[in-house]
Amino acid sequence: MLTREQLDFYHENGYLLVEGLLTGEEAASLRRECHALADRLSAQTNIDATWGAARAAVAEAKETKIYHCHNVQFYSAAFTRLLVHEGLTEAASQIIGSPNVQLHHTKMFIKPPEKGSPFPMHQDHPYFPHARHSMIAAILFFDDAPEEKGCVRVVPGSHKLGPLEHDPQGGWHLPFSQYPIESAVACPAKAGDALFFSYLTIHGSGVNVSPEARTTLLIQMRDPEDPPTVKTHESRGQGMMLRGFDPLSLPRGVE
Ligand SMILES: O=C(O)CCC(=O)C(=O)O
Repeated sequence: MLTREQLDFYHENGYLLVEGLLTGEEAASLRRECHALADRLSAQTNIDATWGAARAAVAEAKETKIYHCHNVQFYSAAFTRLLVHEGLTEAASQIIGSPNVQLHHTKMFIKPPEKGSPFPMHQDHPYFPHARHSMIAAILFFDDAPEEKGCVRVVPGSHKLGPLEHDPQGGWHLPFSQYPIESAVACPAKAGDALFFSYLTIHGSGVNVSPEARTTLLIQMRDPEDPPTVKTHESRGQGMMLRGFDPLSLPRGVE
């Protein structure tokens, strides 16, 4: 259960770090799942997801990598169980302000040691705009993410600016000179913490220059009564209910 102070902080700043949402054992076990999945996938294909814009914006990002997988719940049941974690969905429900929480998609990111790719500053809104802007992300940290690991950075209060114009070249991003990554507020986290933020909150992250990988899962969620305004970024599993029910769902065959 989030406190009134935590919810007030979220509404004022557009983000909230919830400490210890997962136990140390849960985080360690999910970390192993992520690395095993990355090993299985990278034996067959290139899973680097570094934005072209990251290489253009950050001098150290010439040779960096970030290992990635979308919708990890289709690869391992441990992630399916995580999606309905009581503490996660309760916090999401309180932040969204609805008893009903619907999945949009999930993304695993592993920033490898010493050369983990950055993310230029952006809102998530241009990727999947919705009518009422209920969309939030929860980044779950499976190992510690101090600043030197390229922790997430945010611009507090930027969710109040509404949707901003983004450059779609090499990943949707904001002008580098106006929003340098290093000028945003660092959100260092510990294994087991969860960082919640609105899809309107400007965020990004720096290079992992530490000797350890940074391992996270981003879960994007919305109020099921908040429709997309553009038919885009659809994926398998989208629409799965994580908490409550979908008031707009129709009987089979009527859809
Ligand atoms: O994991 C990170 O460092 C940031 C991820 C991000 O900005 C995104 O996926 O939109």
